[in-house]
Amino acid sequence: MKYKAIIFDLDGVICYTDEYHYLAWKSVADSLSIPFDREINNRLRGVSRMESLEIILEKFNGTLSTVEKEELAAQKNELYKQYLTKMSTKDLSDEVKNTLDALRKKGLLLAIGSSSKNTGFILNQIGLNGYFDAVSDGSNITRSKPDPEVFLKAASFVSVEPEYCIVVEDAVSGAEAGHRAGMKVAAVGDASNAGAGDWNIKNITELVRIVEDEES
Ligand code: B16
Ligand code: MG
Repeated sequence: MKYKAIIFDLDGVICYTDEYHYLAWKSVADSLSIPFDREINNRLRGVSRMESLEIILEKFNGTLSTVEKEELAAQKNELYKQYLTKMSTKDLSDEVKNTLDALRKKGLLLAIGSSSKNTGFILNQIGLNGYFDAVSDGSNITRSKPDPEVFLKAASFVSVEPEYCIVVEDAVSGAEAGHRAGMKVAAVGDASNAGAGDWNIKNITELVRIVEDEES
């Protein structure tokens, strides 16, 4: 088989927490009377917590100290985590789980490459704690997507060279990160609509066909 590992982004690929990100950031923005809508929220996909705050503060009249910014980010995260407690195994679709199982059955290593520092908590909520061969997330990186660090670390955790990895991403910044890591990218959602992947797919189940087509 040509490919040896598939590295999945979490939010927007394995499960959907973007509405919770939106509601938590909206609450923080409202408290500062900063205009914030779903279009701005879309720009936060795959972007780290502090960088997300900087994007929101583009429309803030005034200046904030580093400590104040850290407090706002912490406030957002507390609200976000409260929403995450509502998640359960029902938030893992059959399509995603069956695709993961089918890929594993074919002998592929499966990893997570997410910007989120809440990755472990979310995987636990949806019943995938301990499922992946490796997890690279916001707690082991210093640079956010589109920097390739998170995917390069994931590949090194499963001991697979980048050229044998496929990244699955919903964010354009994440697709760029995958390419910069020297990997092929299967884009879904926003990234697929933007044509940012080597394969721009409508449904994650198409991954099985992609790896089968590439078998040699
Ligand atoms: P946290 P992904 C990303 O997850 C989200 O898309 C992005 O909106 C969020 O700001 C980022 O994680 C950091 O999340 O605040 O939980 O550390 O798409 O890379 O799985
Ligand atoms: Mg994502």
